[in-house]
Amino acid sequence: MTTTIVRAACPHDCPDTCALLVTVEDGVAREVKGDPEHPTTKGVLCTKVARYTERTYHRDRLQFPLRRVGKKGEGKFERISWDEAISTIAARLTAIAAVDPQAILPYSYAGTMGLVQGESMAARFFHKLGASLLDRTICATAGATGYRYTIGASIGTDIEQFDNSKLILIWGGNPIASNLHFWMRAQEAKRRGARLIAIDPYRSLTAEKCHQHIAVLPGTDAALALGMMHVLIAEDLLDHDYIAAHTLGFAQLKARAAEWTPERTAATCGISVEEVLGLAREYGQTARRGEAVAIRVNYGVQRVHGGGNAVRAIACLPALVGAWRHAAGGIQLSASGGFAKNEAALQRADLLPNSPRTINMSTIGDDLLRPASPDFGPQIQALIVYNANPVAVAPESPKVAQGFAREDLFTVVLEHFQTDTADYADIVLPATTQLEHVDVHSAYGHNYMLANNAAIAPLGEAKPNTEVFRLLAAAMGFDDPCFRETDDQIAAQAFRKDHERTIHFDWDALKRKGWQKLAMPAAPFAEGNFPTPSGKCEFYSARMLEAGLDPLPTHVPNYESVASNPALAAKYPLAMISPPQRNFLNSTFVNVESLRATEGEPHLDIHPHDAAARGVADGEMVRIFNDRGAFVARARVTDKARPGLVVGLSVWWKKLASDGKNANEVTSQRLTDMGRAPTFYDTLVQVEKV
Ligand SMILES: Nc1nc2c(c(=O)[nH]1)N[C@H]1C(S)=C(S)[C@@H](COP(=O)(O)OP(=O)(O)OC[C@H]3O[C@@H](n4cnc5c(=O)[nH]c(N)nc54)[C@H](O)[C@@H]3O)O[C@H]1N2
Ligand SMILES: Nc1nc2c(c(=O)[nH]1)N[C@H]1C(S)=C(S)[C@@H](COP(=O)(O)OP(=O)(O)OC[C@H]3O[C@@H](n4cnc5c(=O)[nH]c(N)nc54)[C@H](O)[C@@H]3O)O[C@H]1N2
Ligand code: SF4
Ligand SMILES: [Mo]
Repeated sequence: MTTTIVRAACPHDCPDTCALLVTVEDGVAREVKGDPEHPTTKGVLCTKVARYTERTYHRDRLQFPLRRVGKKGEGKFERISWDEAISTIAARLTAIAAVDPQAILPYSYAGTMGLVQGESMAARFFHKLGASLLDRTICATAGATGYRYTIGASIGTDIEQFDNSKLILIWGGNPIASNLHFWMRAQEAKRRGARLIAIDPYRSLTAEKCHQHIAVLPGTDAALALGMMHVLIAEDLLDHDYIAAHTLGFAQLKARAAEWTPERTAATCGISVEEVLGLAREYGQTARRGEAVAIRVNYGVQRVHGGGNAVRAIACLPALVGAWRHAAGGIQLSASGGFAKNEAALQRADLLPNSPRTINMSTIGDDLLRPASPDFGPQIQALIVYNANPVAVAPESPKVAQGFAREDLFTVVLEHFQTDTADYADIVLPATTQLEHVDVHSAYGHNYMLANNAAIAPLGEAKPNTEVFRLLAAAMGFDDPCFRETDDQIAAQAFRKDHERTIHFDWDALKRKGWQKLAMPAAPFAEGNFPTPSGKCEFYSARMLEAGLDPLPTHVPNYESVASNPALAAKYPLAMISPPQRNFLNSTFVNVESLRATEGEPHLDIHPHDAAARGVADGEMVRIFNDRGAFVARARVTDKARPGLVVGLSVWWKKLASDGKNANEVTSQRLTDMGRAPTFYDTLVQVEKV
């Protein structure tokens, strides 16, 4: 028997991007472990990826190309050859492109975060074709935009520094589920005497383990941050030198914060005046003592109407108290901006023959149902889906499913499994998993580049995404040499060698070692040098004014809440959020039996008062509904959900739920204040006993 250990990287949409060691015996992957030497992985994996072989060798893995024989959505398919699959797709795309290539839309997200199996060969192919561009907004663009206006780029406190923080605000994040290796750092900080405070409408697994939990109403975080500023300014808990040297617009911000008295803040956020005062004082006084105060803000705050402003307001706090002076102080939303990716080489936007329109992935439901018009352009006639499961994860699912069910729409899905989306495909193509292909990774929760070596041969006839687009390019006569590059050649171009942070990137060395840190300073903004136009932390943003936005951080109320929309709340009085389950990764892993068994079935957490008012007892089935749709779940009567809030942990495969539906039946396609992102957590519903 030959046993080898292969260095790999976790491909999933998780900030932690773990370094993996795959044990391979005679060509079979036996075990996937965390690399003990990698400084953030530290030999630890989450339960999902610790069982990666179970997913890889799952009996339902797609191994052959398939053609649909039943109705769309029904899930009946027959096996065809790769030759037939590629020629069918090429013929259909060629015919559509002859009239208008913009009628073709790629639809992809972060099923794999790899720079090769994500947007490299695929992007080249769609660019050359002149297909519609896709605005990839479904997760993070609201917060990223708010952060960029304020700090300048997605750069913040290095995760490896958090051990030394003395106060950590975990704001709109549930790291025990979604950012485990940050939680390990927060635990270490706690052992060294740090205080942890969770700010979350729900008593999540994480909130339960923090010293304090402040249960704000969904979508009120900008108000809380402005209220904190009010107290910091009123009680002079400021770092005046840092503000003078490294910020822009303090006088205007001071005037804005003056409007947010502790009383108004508390009423808006649904918390007590003492909580507002206590939080601001603890933050300001800890910093005043010269200790490191850090904020881990996460994406939970920005899935509401005012999501961009929420992150922006929170991102102003560290500069006010001079927290950036410490390597262990400041704020982190995402580390992705540290990586100097070579997108020009990977994606070849220079191949575009035209300036195609852009379709927002977050409104795919409406857009699939839209006819041709001068505003919109051609109707969408072909959809190529890879690394994504929109029928389960996109908002307002009834519309999404209706769009995918269009008989005249030609849909191709590249997948590992027969997902809710694959059920609507005309052609399904079997994709390789991370153990079967080569890739290179950046991360959004740490500062390491990682290599993924292929550990095993592809299962059945599965092919990497890149190979599918290579074959399609050849079939459609695209002869640019970039369409013949191997995955290794693509990976070798992933990072810029003319950039100081990635100048030392060397693909061959990375493959051997597994990981390599970016050249980043430990305390990125200790001396200012923010990557904004002014070089300062911009409390006041001229760019926002130009974009027609409020130049100062502001509280934008939810579209749907009791306070902002009382007429709607009269019918649908409960706010619903649907953040991720610990044992799923978005909709990935829901079909892995052992992980699904841990989560059981779709649940709805509801406060005892709200349950009693509806005659709902713990364990009973309830129907959750609004004007957009309805789904059922088993009620868990618990004060983890604050009064007025219901929580349906997600994202379930619709077809694995008893009613064939999930929480996205009731979410809306309305967009955030900036970044054109979805508002999953800005949803009012009513609940009734089934
Ligand atoms: N196990 C697991 N890990 C994951 C994922 C997964 O599905 N499962 N998904 C991955 C992906 S794609 C992402 S984007 C991240 C997401 O992970 P996070 O960035 O942590 O964001 P969410 O899980 O959306 O929400 C985190 C917390 O925010 C709370 N929240 C909801 N609305 C509000 C609000 O208005 N204000 C505040 N303060 N809090 C609010 C929720 O109750 C939840 O506990 O995790 C990644 N990691
Ligand atoms: N209600 C509600 N909805 C949500 C969210 C929520 O919190 N609540 N979260 C939102 C967020 S933050 C996000 S990021 C989106 C996530 O939405 P998606 O990015 O669509 O993520 P997944 O649902 O995990 O689906 C990814 C799919 O890619 C496939 N895949 C993985 N690797 C490969 C590969 O190499 N090749 C191919 N061809 N396929 C591959 C997987 O099998 C999986 O089916 O969902 C959003 N939807
Ligand atoms: S999903 Fe996240 S925590 Fe789990 S192995 Fe992958 S990167 Fe690590
Ligand atoms: Mo996400």
